[in-house]
Amino acid sequence: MRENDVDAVIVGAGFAGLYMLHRLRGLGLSARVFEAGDDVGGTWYWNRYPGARCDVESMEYSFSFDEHLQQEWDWTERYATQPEILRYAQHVAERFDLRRDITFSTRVESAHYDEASDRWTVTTDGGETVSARYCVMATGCLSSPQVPGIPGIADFEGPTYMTGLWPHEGVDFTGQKVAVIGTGSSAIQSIPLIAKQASALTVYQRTPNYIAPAHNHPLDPDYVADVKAHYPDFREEARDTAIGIRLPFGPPEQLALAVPDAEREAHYRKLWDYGGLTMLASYADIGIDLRANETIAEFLRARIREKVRDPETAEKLCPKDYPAGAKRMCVDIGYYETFNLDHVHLVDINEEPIERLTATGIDTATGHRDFDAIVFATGFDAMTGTLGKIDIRGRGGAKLADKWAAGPRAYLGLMSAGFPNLFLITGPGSPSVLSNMIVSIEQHVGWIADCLAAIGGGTIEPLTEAEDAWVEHVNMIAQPTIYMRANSWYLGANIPGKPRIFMPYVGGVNSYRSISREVADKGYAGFAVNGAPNAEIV
Ligand code: NA7
Repeated sequence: MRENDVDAVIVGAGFAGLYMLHRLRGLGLSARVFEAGDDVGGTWYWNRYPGARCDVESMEYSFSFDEHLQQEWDWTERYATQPEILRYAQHVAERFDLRRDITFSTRVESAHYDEASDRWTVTTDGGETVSARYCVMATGCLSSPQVPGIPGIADFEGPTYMTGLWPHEGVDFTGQKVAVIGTGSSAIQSIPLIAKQASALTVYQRTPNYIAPAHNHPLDPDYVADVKAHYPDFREEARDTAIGIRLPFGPPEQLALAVPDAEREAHYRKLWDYGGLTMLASYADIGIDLRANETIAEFLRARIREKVRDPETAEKLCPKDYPAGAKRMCVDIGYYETFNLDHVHLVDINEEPIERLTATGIDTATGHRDFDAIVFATGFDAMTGTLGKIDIRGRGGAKLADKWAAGPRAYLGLMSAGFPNLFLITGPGSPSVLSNMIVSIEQHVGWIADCLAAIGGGTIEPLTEAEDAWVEHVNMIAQPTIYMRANSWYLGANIPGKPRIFMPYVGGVNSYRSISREVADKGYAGFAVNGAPNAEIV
């Protein structure tokens, strides 16, 4: 029989929930974790589509909090596959004996704060009601897959798949005519593998992406040994960057427009040959100056034109309407080369809009194509989607969904005024999706654990003025950046009707860490602890 009266409820058993549970236990607090999946892993539990991998290198996309853990685990490839990352999450759960406090296959439906008792009442779809002093939302940023609003979607008689909800038994597309809708990271990873099985593959593209090569390879044991010999320094280097990922050529200091063309081209070539997300960390003005950005955008387009033989297809694959990096850059293994195969076809839906799905396939403005199966690689209701599905009510019964109707409001992305003792891990207003998620998760979990230790079982809640100032700051610093110049999920632009607000904090994980540390050091500036407001604004 599990406890229904605990110190904390944690929602989600991905990396954030697992580490939070471990830290709460370290504080001597009791906790219950509820997880919708039937195992740990979060993102890496659900996203089992072919080719699913992390776009952060495996030696960096892992926990640093336990020296034994980081020494004993061996990654096999530069970029880990989904099954390997899932095994790692399972290893973490077993190593720290976490499963005994996790209730699987159970969704949290509501979390209501009771002012009289200063406790949260959490209910689940399994019919349980749990009372807790603290409630931690470890619900992930990309955990609500989006079904596109294409007419006739229910009419298609063949199987349909969503990359973010892939069947556990896998899918065999051998000999089938397959459609993939969407060309984000999930599509870019899965298309080369689907093409290997399918007899015909048609890719429906709304917006092409900027892509850097993975140059994936098995990890060299000497490299691994070397990293492990200096793991704490290696981790610290990552934490000190804006994106929580080590920059192989150091932080960008020069301006793209200030260097001669040949030197700039050579620098881009060096980053391209290295591969991965750090491609964009090339020059200091790439993220703010459109002319500077165009130099890297054009470099990336030139690589597409080199790789894709058919010039018309190459042009369709070239992003032209938005700056490089304004949507999350993708990292590929053989994506462009796939379009050189005779049985793979690209449809630009701006030229040939999808009109509807029918019983046998897809109708576009120019005709009909038959398919045996359709894959929706259409993304997520990012950052707020999953929280929005939980009935969260704070002081006076106020709903978080109502408070956030015009856009999310959270101080430091960690807590929202009017919702005492409710913590968000990697919430909107924190660097989260602009960073190595594990670095951000460790920082947030650490901050929350330190906070709970400091307040000694008490109550903490942000002040509205501090929250307003932070939300304004998050917005203000995003305005001059290239991030405002694309219809990205960072802005909620992929979800019809979602307010267009830039949700993550662009200031970088390094500055964010200093700010949140200073807030704590100043006695939780901008928060009320046990009812006593600390109005200092950091
Ligand atoms: P993304 O990056 O949101 O990609 C979704 C793709 O689906 C993208 O190309 C969308 O086009 C497209 N899309 C979405 N809705 C439609 C409709 N209705 N019609 C046609 N095309 C559509 O999600 P992913 O799962 O690929 O990646 C998410 C993150 O996971 C990724 O950034 C990494 O961090 C890992 P759009 O660009 O919106 O025009």
